[in-house]
Amino acid sequence: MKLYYSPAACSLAVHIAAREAGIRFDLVKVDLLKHRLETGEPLTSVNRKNVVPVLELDSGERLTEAAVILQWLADKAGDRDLLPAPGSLERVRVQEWLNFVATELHKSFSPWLWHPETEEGTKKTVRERLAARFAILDEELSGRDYLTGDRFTVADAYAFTIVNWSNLLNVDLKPYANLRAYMDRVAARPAVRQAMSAEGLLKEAA
Ligand SMILES: N[C@@H](CCC(=O)N[C@@H](CS)C(=O)NCC(=O)O)C(=O)O
Repeated sequence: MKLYYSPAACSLAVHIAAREAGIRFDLVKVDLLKHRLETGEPLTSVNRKNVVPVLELDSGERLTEAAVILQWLADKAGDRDLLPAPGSLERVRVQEWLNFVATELHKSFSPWLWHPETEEGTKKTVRERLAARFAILDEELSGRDYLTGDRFTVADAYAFTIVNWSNLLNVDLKPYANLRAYMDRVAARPAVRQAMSAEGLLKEAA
């Protein structure tokens, strides 16, 4: 299996989930400024949508859309902590969070805050909307280790990856003590550290 990724992009969620699930894969780095693979080929050669993540299966088939790849990986590994059994309400709760992260968080940050050409007024509105959503996360995380309870799921891999952009884009997390504690908790997981290290996102001790 091959994961086409760009450091700290939403592909990090898939990277984390694959490590959590113990799935073996190779990494192919993508330059998102140039939309090129490390081999120099255009990103469109593996995904006509011109975005990461892309998961290439051993059969050569390719999967796109982070929230869907995450579910596929958890099912493939049969890891019912990462994603509960089909038909269960617990699974729908994880999917509820996946959809929230995809539509309310991911697609607020990206493209609006990531793109330098976004007008200041738009950025301000986006920041206000994100603050309202972070307040929801913060409340939901009161007394809970992870989004759906005491188990880390694929929704946590996705939420962590996207909320982590706050550090890169100066979005203030100070008002959200539960959310900050959650980010630290997820960051300390061995699989998360391994994924971040492999993407060059950790300051390693010399
Ligand atoms: N709908 C896609 C969106 C993926 C996406 O936005 N990827 C970003 C990185 S986080 C990207 O590749 N952006 C490059 C671009 O928009 O040019 C998904 O949910 O996986």
